[in-house]
Amino acid sequence: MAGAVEKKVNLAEELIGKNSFERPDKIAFFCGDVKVTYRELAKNVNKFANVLRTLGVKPTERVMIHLPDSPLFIYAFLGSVKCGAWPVPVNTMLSEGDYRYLLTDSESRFLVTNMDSRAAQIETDHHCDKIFPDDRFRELFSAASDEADPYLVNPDDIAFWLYSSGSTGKPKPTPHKQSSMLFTADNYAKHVLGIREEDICFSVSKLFFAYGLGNGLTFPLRFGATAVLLSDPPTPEKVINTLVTYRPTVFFGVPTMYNSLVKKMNGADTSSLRLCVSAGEALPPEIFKQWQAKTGCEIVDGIGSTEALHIFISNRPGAAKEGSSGSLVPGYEAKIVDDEGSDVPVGATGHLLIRGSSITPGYWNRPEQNREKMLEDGWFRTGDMYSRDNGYFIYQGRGDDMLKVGGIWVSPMEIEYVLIEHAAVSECAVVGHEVEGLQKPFAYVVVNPSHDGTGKEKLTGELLEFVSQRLPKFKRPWGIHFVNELPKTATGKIQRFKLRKS
Ligand code: 3UK
Repeated sequence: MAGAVEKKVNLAEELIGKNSFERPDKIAFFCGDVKVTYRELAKNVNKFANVLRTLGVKPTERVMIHLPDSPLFIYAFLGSVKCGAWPVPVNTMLSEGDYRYLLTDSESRFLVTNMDSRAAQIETDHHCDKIFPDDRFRELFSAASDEADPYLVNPDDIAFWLYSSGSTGKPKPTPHKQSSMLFTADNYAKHVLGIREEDICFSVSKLFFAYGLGNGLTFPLRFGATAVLLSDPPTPEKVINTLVTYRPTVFFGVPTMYNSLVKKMNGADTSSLRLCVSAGEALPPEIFKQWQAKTGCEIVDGIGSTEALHIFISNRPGAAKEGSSGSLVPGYEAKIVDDEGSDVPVGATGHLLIRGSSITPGYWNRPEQNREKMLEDGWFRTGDMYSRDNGYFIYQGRGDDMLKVGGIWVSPMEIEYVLIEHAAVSECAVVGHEVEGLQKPFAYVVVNPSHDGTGKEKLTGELLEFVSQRLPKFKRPWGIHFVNELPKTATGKIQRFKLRKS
């Protein structure tokens, strides 16, 4: 047969193998009082792989991971990869209904989670076993061998999944290749950020997000560096405390966090930082300026996505251009096109398409959404509007109604569907308004004529409470405007763009 035989690989082996020989005693992870050396990391990943094998896992079976950032998350993720199973990290802030959907959709064979998590409450059928860090697990884990043969596959074979909630509708299963993490590390982390062995990385974005997974796992391991993991929700106080205690050199944040931090830092010592990165949503120039004035460190803004695994357009350290997402990361190509798919003239705004080897081979089992987003010749439709100016890409907003709030997707429709359930609400629409340069959700509500006339202030409180009980906290509107009617097209479609301007 013609053609070269591809070298077989295993991503877990690629990320850990060399480190455990070259720097066994170096600390790979700090988490609270726990320190994990590269030797311990290698052993514990092997132990986790062996526990899974003992429990009967088979290659390509899904292992859902619902855990806070912690060494156990890392062992579960890389242990699954090591034995050829596909880890599926999921957002820890969702509702039981969401987890039910995710478990069914992924057909997960195992769910690794804490006893008190929301996913743990779900009755799974006989296809899915739960793994808790309980006595039974600890027994299996301590009895397991700390050596394990990697399950070897082709570099283009799948290694893990993430769920993308990038558009309206349910989250989409987004597989990634064995080679993709290494690609993001070697192109973005090395060539753009210059991550090196001496670095200590700290990411506000959790490991279950593609952004956090790169920042807190891929990059430190690829370069034999160290990562700090924060298990708790990242309140500004906890983040400042982590910066002061562990003195990271590279900090990965989102614009909302930078905005809170500049207000609450009060002279906290951030002198350890050599590099600050922002992604998730556009960074307002004002926050860039204030952070630089306070810390002396510029923020390197870049755009990435779950489908691309990490950042594909980025500013460069030392040359950050305010108000721009920067230029292409090596290894990626971009096109800006009109609705028909033709290139727009330089300076004009159009749909951003990207191409590069870390892009998902396609959503799992979603032919329709793949047709919409995965175009011919490997081009991926990001859903973002961009213009180009001398090689710099300028973000012009989303091509749909989706909002990024604190770097996390919020679907206006999801909030609207909840509000409309309330007896006082006849119709409603949710749009983003700027608060200090950042998008926050606001609801426009038409009150039911039959409503008893509760005062507006009281009704606002009631509606916000109503939403809070039904949706995660980050999806709560920042305010409610009562209106007599909503702007609509002739065909009755709500024109959210008109409300956006009001
Ligand atoms: C938006 C940005 C303007 C944009 C992500 C870094 O955010 C990440 O992934 P998601 O799948 O969302 C992707 C969408 O978010 N966006 C992200 N960064 C920026 N808009 N400026 C930015 N700097 O709409 C994009 O399509 O949640 C970020 C690394 C990995 C990621 N997955």
